[in-house]
Amino acid sequence: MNAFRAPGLALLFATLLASAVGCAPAEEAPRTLTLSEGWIRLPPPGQDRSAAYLTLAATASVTLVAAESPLAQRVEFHTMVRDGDLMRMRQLPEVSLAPGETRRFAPGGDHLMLFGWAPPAEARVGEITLVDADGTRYTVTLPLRER
Ligand SMILES: [Cu+2]
Repeated sequence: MNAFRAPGLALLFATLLASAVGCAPAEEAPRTLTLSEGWIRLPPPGQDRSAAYLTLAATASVTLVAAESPLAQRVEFHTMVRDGDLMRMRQLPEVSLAPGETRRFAPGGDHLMLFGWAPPAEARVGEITLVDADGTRYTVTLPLRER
């Protein structure tokens, strides 16, 4: 009797496992962009501009066309370009990543520029939302730090 039962249970278990794996993509939409390792600069008192930094990792093509934050009135993608002896900020109209590409926004290079800095009182974290050309919104909550 055990000889009949054991294969039956094994088959049942295998079927359950297969259906659980099969269900996974439907339950959780595939993420094409992961936002990590980020922080938002806490500007000195009176300063109404700030910047946010993070790492973007794409599993599919992504073209980011807008950025938003409840901490600021306007958010722009910026990069740094050399102008003689100076490094100047320049706005990027969009940020594109190829499948598998990782792009780091860090001090001295690409960054998210926050204009009209107006965080809620005592805020220690803030949301940054990046908007794909297809309308997908990617939101991450980042800590506020001085550096
Ligand atoms: Cu900037």
